[in-house]
Amino acid sequence: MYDDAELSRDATYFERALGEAVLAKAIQPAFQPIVHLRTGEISSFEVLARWQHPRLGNVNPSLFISTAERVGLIGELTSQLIRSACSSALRCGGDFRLAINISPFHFQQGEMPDLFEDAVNASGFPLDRTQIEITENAVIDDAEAARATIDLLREKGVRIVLDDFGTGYSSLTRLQALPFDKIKIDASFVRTMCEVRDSRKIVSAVIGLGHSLGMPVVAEGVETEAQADMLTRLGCDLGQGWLFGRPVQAEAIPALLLVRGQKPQDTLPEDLSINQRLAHLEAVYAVAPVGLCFIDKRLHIQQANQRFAKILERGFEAVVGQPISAILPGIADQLASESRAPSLGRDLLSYQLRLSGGRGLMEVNIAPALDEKGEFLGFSLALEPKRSDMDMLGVVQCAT
Ligand code: G
Ligand code: G
Ligand code: MN
Repeated sequence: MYDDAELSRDATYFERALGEAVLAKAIQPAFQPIVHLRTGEISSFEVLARWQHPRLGNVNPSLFISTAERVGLIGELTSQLIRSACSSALRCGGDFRLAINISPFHFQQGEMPDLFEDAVNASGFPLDRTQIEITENAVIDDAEAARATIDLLREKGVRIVLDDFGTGYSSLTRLQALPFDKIKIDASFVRTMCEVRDSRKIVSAVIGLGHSLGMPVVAEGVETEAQADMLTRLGCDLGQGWLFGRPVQAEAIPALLLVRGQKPQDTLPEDLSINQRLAHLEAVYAVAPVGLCFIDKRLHIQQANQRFAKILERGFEAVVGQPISAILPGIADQLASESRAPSLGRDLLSYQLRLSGGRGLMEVNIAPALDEKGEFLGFSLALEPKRSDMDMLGVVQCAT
């Protein structure tokens, strides 16, 4: 019914229409379920603004949100959406959370936390059942101020979710410094993760990152069973997307709760299975400049990166699944005695190996791998060509 070019030509018409829509409270919330990937139970609903205009049709939220920011209507529009969404949600019963998007510009305004709290309170919906979704852009300009806002909201029980993660420019330092409750992997990575290895690596790395910082991870834009399966295998906690449900009107919420069940509590990341660890290891270190492998308790190589095989001048298939004694015989005995009585508190075991055939000196670092409960799982091994042959201490001759 309209295109963006037409709208920019007719910006005044659009701004006036938006002003009228805000006045008439014509922009209304839709609700999209966010589910626990393992069980399908509903954790929360994301509130998505919907504007159906008689001449413009369905207007894209990105367009009217940015216009609302520009013309100073974002505060009023957001408050309206919150009041409407919270009152409808309250009538649905249940104890799911509501996730509300706050635009970066709005987030940075000092009055936002009060406006947010007032709007939620006006509906009678409990503040501690709300969460705010913000993108990296909201915290990039002034990290101190962002921190203060986040702390203030969290003290009131509001959860903070980092939205669209992977598309912005925030450094890991910033992510670590801000107390987010969850991170959401951007849909663009999820969409291509089954076909594009790089997307899969990013998805896996973000899950690992979130978990290592103690945060559950949400994947958005999940459209297929294959994506959901892969995400579950990678240990992702929550999912959102057409596979689990499109955005719906509030009236449809009770039936969804009935069919799927609900579980508002987050399960904090715990106990990764060994396969999840390996998937992370593989994804994150696929391009690492060192050879890496994981050796299980039976002293077989469970997983390795390409570099590991390359350093040993073997095919990948000729490495994975093999006993370590067939690959690096020089250290097999040490590992065998170590695995019988793993010295779990101990630091890395370091060896230097000279590979046969003039392939030079290698530095080998081995660490016992433990699960969260301290149970011994095997060893991770890093293999790196040594630059200098000067340090010959403790060289083990190793014929491979
Ligand atoms: O609703 P989708 O269906 O098309 O939304 C497009 C974009 O607009 C998404 O990035 C979404 O986060 C954003 N969006 C939707 N509703 C709101 C809202 O109420 N406030 C803000 N700030 N962004 C919203
Ligand atoms: O940026 P944000 O996460 O807030 O964006 C949510 C947007 O993603 C909304 O526009 C919503 O309509 C859209 N969306 C939700 N699930 C899916 C999905 O499975 N596929 C696609 N293509 N879009 C989705
Ligand atoms: Mn969002």
